[in-house]
Order: sequence, then C-alpha cells, then structure tokens
Amino acid sequence: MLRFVTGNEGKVREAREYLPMDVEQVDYDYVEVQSDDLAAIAARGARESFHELGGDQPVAVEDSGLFVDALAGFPGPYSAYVEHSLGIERLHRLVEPEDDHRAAFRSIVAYATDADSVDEAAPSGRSDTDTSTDWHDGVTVEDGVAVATFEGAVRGEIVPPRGDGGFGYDPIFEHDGRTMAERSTAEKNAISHRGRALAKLADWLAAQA
Ligand code: ITT
Repeated sequence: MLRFVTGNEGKVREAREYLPMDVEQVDYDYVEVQSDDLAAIAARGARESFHELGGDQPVAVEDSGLFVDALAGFPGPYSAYVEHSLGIERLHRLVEPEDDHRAAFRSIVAYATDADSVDEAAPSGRSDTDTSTDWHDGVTVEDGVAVATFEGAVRGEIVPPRGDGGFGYDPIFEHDGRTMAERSTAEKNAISHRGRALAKLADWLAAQA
C-alpha cells in the first residue's frame, strides 16, 4: 500500500495506472518549502508526510509546474499560485510578444520509505526524458528514512488556449501539433511529465524487489 499525499484526485488516478501496489489518497497539507527546485520541495514534503503519517507505510508526493524558456523558467514552482491569480490566458499573453514560445511541464515524484527496505544500488529508472536538465534522480537517506526522487518532463510551446480536456495549463501547452487539452486522458498520460516520472518510480520499485 502506498499513501499518495495530495489534494489533487487527478494525480492519484494517474498513479494508480502506473504503480503495482494499492494507492490511497491522503489529503495531508505538508509544508511546501520556498525553493526554485521542485525536487527539494517534493523530497521535503515526502519526508515530513512519512513522519506525520506514522512512518509505517511508504508515502509519495508529486510537485509539478510549467517552465517557460523565455521567462527564465517562470512560473515554475509557483505554477499553482500563478494559475489561480494571473490565470492561463494572461500567462499566454505574457509569452506571446517573445520570439521564443518554448516551455516544459516538469514533474517530480518523491517516494519516502524505511531506509532498511531500500537497495540504494538498484538502478534509478529509465532515462527517456526528452529534455536536458540538471535535476538528477537519486536516493537520500536521513535518520533511517530513504527518499527517492524521479523526474519527468515534456517539452512544447505556449499557444492561445485550445481544447476542453485536461486541467490547469493544458489548453495553452501544445505538444506535437495539439494542446494537452485536445487529447484524451489516455493520450495525455502516455506523454505527460507525471506519467514519465511515475513510470520511473514503477521501474525502480520493480528493481528493488
Ligand atoms: P497538490 O495537492 O499535490 O500540491 P496541486 O494541484 O496544487 O496538488 P502542484 O502544487 O504540483 O499541484 O501545482 C502544479 C501546478 O501546475 C498547478 O497549477 C497545476 O494546474 C499545474 N499542472 C501540473 N500538472 C499539470 C498538467 O498535467 N496539466 C496542466 N497543468 C498542470
């Protein structure tokens, strides 16, 4: 059994598709540290949640965001705040005058568990992300708790809003000719940042067995 700590049911639905174990949604509000680094935010959240929820079951958290190249990665870790304050149409209008409309969705899944149950030498998962990045998947051990992080990313372009599907920034993020909101959930999952990070976690869990 894995406890997925999030207020977002969509994240849990996707996790259930990828992971071999039962996944339970837990709506615990962990402290999101202020950082430019999604991996640091997710790892801290997973460690805190693991302790707070009793330390007897593995725990996962996911942190994601939209990183616009021409805006030096903005809104990045502040994506949820910007979506709810500025809104996605205004973010599009901010990018439109720029020559470069490229952007990436990035996701970090952090998995916390008892350090005794982890083989640190196990391979850290597939490396099929289509973006260069300075974030590395890895395992850190502190006070008997191991936290493993997995990154997934998908690159695309910011475009005027199109499509009714998905959520969040999906209508303004185009990948391979269609926005994410113009794809079915299954089509989106097959290429999404979160899908890629979850697939790496699933590979790593299989290598641990
Ligand atoms: P948590 O409870 O797990 O924190 P959340 O929905 O607040 O759930 P984040 O803090 O990770 O999630 O914020 C991510 C932001 O990026 C938020 O504005 C999302 O709408 C957006 N986002 C993340 N994944 C996305 C996706 O697949 N498509 C569109 N927007 C996405």
